Amino acid sequence: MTEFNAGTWLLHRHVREGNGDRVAVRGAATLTYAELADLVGTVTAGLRALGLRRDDRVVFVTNDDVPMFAGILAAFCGGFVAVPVSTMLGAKELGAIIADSGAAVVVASAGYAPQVQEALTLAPEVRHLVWDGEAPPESTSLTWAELLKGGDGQPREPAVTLEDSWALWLYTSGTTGIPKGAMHRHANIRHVCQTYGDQVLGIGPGDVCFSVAKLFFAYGIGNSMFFPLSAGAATVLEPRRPTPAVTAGRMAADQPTLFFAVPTFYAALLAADLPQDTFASVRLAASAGEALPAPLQERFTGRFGVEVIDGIGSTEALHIFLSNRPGEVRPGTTGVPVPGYDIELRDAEGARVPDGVPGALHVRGESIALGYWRRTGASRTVFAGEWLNTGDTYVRAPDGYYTCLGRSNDLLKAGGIWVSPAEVESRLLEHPRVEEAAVVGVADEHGLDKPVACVVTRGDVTAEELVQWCRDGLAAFKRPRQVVFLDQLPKTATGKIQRFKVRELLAQ
Ligand code: 3SK
Repeated sequence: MTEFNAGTWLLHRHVREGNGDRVAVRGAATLTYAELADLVGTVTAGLRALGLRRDDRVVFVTNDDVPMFAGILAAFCGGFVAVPVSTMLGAKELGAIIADSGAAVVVASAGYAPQVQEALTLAPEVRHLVWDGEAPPESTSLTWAELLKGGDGQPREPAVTLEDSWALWLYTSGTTGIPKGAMHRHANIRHVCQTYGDQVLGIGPGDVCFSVAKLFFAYGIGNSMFFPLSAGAATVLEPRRPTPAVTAGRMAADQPTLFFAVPTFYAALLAADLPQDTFASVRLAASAGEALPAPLQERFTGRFGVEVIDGIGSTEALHIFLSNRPGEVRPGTTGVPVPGYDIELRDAEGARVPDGVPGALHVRGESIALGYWRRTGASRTVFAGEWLNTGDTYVRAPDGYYTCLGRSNDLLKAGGIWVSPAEVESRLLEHPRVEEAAVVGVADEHGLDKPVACVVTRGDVTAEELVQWCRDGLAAFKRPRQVVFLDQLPKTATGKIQRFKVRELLAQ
């Protein structure tokens, strides 16, 4: 068993090597590596003062800002488990995740107070709530400043952890049930840095990273924390909701050299009226989350003069394991395996398929999660020995390039985030006027899937009312972008809705 702490490796290593005066964080605030290490020591001490013990979970419902960044690193350093959670979730789903994680402490940005306070009624094990920002008046919780002060007299030094100790749990959605917590070790974090970070991005100390994908995503935490810190580079933190205008402002102010986004955001950037030199400082852009359609990639490069490398990763693999390479981009493909990962395409019986034949994408590598927390059944299906079954169908060309053909199940992605059709359908079915519902992904004008609902209704109800109904009951990104009214839905003899036929109907 080898000692290793991801927090020390990402942060204190640079200070020890005499690089403490390099800038680590920009954007929301500027901090050198030495200043960040000092703050992380203070937060570690503050968490210890709350009585946290080894492997206790700390949930973050926070905007990308210094408290979140330092808090996650402090969790690693303290030997606790950081659990960054999506800020886009409603109270019910948030509460279910917090309760499932068994978290002892929740750190939340004050702007999310309504959903966090309601969520905590479902998670009685939480002992402390720390507000980043102005705390709601009725709250008996701590402020960020009180957390920092409370650690006076506590040890600030990193704990001794092992390569195999838990560091990070990331929740990911499935077709049914509440999201599952993929459990990552300290060593997984080092592996993604030494593979995609070093060998695909070629990241170095002179780089400045800016990720539109937030820190609570596996994609975002790799882009904004793991890769830049592993290389002694700088990261740009942007707490606001990402829009093309916010992005353009950050580009002008911080001059990033590496830019990360999802295909839907690349489409939004192209649709916005941004100056041609907006991305002039960027040496390489990366895309993941869903397949980047070739025309979108070509238009972005044509308009802004920046190469975009498309790749695919997963929350269970922690980051990207299949990717195009700078200078060797093949638009419309997901590229070739990242060094440090093996890829296999398999048929329904588990046998490898030859080139040109679609198969289920499996990946093996040192950053694969240990399993899902308290989900033995799902873990046994998805984690097959050393291999991870990603649930995507791919095909490999004889020259070794892989192309995505879609999901092997009914899950779809909207803006790079998983959406379970079953969850949206069940919300629609709660509406008194909806008799039947089927939700499928339909490609928009950029070739990016968006959720579309087909419904059979009784009585009068408009598409706008149903979309609002979904907005009220679900995270907004899960709402259907279009509602189609049908007399009946295509079904099997046993009454199961045939989603592939619904897709065919919509394609006509
Ligand atoms: O969806 C992806 O492609 C992805 C990439 C990096 C990390 C996590 C994910 C889900």
